[in-house]
Amino acid sequence: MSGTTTHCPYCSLQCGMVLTPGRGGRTLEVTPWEGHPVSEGGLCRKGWTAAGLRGHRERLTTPLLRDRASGELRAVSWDEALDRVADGVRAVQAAHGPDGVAVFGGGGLTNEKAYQLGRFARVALGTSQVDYNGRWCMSSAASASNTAFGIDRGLPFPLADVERADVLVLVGSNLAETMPPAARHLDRCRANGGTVVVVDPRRTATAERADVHLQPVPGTDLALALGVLHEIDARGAVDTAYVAARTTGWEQARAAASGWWPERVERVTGVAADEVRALADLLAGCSAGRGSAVVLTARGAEQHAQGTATVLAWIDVALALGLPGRPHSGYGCLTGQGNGQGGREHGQKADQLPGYRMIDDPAARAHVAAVWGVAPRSLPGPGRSAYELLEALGTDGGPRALLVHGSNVVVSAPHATHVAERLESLDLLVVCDLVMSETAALADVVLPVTQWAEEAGTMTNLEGRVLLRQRAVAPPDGVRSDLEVMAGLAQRLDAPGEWSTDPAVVFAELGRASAGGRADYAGLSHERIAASDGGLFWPCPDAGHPGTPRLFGERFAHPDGRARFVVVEHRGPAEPVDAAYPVHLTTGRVLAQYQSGAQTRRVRDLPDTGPFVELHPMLADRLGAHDGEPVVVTTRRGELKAPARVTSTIRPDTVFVPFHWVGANRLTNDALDPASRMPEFKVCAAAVRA
Ligand SMILES: Nc1nc2c(c(=O)[nH]1)N[C@H]1C(S)=C(S)[C@@H](COP(=O)(O)OP(=O)(O)OC[C@H]3O[C@@H](n4cnc5c(=O)[nH]c(N)nc54)[C@H](O)[C@@H]3O)O[C@H]1N2
Ligand SMILES: Nc1nc2c(c(=O)[nH]1)N[C@H]1C(S)=C(S)[C@@H](COP(=O)(O)OP(=O)(O)OC[C@H]3O[C@@H](n4cnc5c(=O)[nH]c(N)nc54)[C@H](O)[C@@H]3O)O[C@H]1N2
Ligand code: SF4
Ligand SMILES: [Mo]
Repeated sequence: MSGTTTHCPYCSLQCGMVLTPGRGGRTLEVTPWEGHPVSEGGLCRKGWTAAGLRGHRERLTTPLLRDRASGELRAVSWDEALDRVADGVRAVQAAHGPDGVAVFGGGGLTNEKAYQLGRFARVALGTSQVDYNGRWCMSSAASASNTAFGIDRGLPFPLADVERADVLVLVGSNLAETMPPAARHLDRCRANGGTVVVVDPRRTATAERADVHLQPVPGTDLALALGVLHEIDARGAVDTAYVAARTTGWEQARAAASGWWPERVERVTGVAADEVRALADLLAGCSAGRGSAVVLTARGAEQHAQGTATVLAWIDVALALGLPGRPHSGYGCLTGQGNGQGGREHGQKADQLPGYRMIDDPAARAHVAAVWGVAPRSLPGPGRSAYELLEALGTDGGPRALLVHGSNVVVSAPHATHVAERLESLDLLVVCDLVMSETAALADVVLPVTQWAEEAGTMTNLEGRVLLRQRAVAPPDGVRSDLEVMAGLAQRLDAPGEWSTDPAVVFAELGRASAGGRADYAGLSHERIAASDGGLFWPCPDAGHPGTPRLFGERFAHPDGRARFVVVEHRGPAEPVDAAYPVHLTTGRVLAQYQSGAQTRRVRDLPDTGPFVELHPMLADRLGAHDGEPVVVTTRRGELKAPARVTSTIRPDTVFVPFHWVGANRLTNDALDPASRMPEFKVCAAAVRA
């Protein structure tokens, strides 16, 4: 194979690709990596066009500093920019203490960068105030998995295992648009005789590929899961031997579900009682190893103020059937960002240290401090979660300076107008990015960084498979990697220890820091991953260990080896619809755009439609709205005017707006899940007018 093998810069499927530089390295040809174990030679449109930012005229290639007099950003040298950041950091620290400076990371960063960012925050800045955009991604599934299983790895089995499931239930995933090459697993599952069920308020491209589509009111999946559990129990289909041998808490969970008969579920969810019974029948047939079944959740089920409880309710269903740990069976979360999994394991999260260790655990602090060559007591404690951090910026007792690596919060945070106000109130905002994102445009200092093809690093995909990103081309002149930015600042701030800019060296240190932790990478190295057949699964505690594709076969990760049933209660959305705001608003993605759109809106070959409002013909009739003509969506937080897309694929009581453009998040609710601190992106009350 000529060219360099690597993986896509975007989503957590991490499709394999081969990059071949053209004329003098200015252009870059993307071809699929044939025979890659995850993507099998597949790529979606975003992957095919990923090189569109190479040599793009909007690519940042020089540091920029906001001129105090004119208020404009002007080009400066790296030394001047980094000096300014270090001076600003010291000034804020002197006036407000170490927690006056905050750091915001991203799930798109490599493991090396995510690890180094957590270390940089704790050791170079001494701040507890570090968190990242993964809080808005799969944190509810993470907190549920930790509670139920004692460990959080998105999928505890390779994705291809679902092809052999007799029943595959997708709750709130539109994988045909969000991970298109993975949709082949649904087709193969059906071809093998399996039944695919999709739960989504919209009849999506994914629902079109399923056998069964349940279309609940947004924010009611928890009630649906309780109803299914109740019906499985009523059929006597609970795997009592498994429940007795491998779990605790069943009787309490059973009692909590007992009030959820199908007609009550129908009243709350809008899913017909017979459809609830039919799903219970399907799943009951797979109980106790009589068949195989997989339940997968994604953001539709998770991005709610009750997201953790909702995932726990589906895990209760899976445990009652005896699925986790059985072949081609279990519960899994489809993570989202390229390194959504690894990004949450190595310390950029407010409550964590590398290896998925908890920052308030004395043994964890001692281990990591030893690797970092600092005293355990010098490490700060837990900080604020992502949204709480942004909300505290510039307030009394909140941070006065913020360094952003890999997130465009002005577009992607809930209640985004409020977040922009908080950013503008800072003494110092530093943004590292490839392009002038909406967030970078507010910064005092903008630092231009390398992108995926220009650097090496590892990414951990949705299966917990650690993959290697190899450097295919040299970065443009004037651009540095995030590791180089951190090293330059650490040196200026007199931080103790070595601050390597070599990803392989940083990864080796990450391995030592993670050793013995839940996400143990100690046995992995760049060389070993390069020599493997498309990556290795963690935990991988030593160099002779083959990695762990499947978890839970023998035991769960709690000290007693048992999984936990958890009692959950349906409360519904934080902001219910009412007379003034009678419509449910939900938000999400379209195939051709990625996240805040900072990257994909600039790729010429991807359609940049701007936001739109998907609504049902019955609602459109009532409002006098017409396809293609503007409608106005209002919530208690803001307003968006965008063209209507009239379609019968959505519930008549619900509208959908994609969040890839400024707008959707002016509307969304910042109510947070109490355990995961996930904002309720997926439902709030709205009014719509033509
Ligand atoms: N094209 C594209 N692909 C992506 C991304 C992207 O931005 N663009 N981002 C990546 C990332 S970071 C992530 S996290 C994943 C997300 O992947 P998904 O979770 O598949 O994507 P979403 O569109 O956010 O939400 C999925 C579905 O949830 C439905 N939904 C809304 N409310 C509810 C509800 O209350 N209950 C249920 N059951 N469903 C509901 C929506 O109608 C939507 O179809 O995608 C990854 N892949
Ligand atoms: N309404 C609504 N809002 C949502 C969601 C939703 O479903 N609905 N989904 C949420 C979810 S799941 C997610 S994951 C978030 C994502 O939202 P964001 O955190 O805004 O994600 P991106 O748009 O990927 O932003 C990444 C930024 O980092 C830059 N970048 C890329 N690579 C690097 C790098 O290596 N280093 C540095 N320094 N910068 C880099 C990119 O150019 C881009 O500006 O949005 C959340 N917001
Ligand atoms: S599915 Fe995800 S990883 Fe694969 S090409 Fe598309 S964006 Fe890239
Ligand atoms: Mo995400």
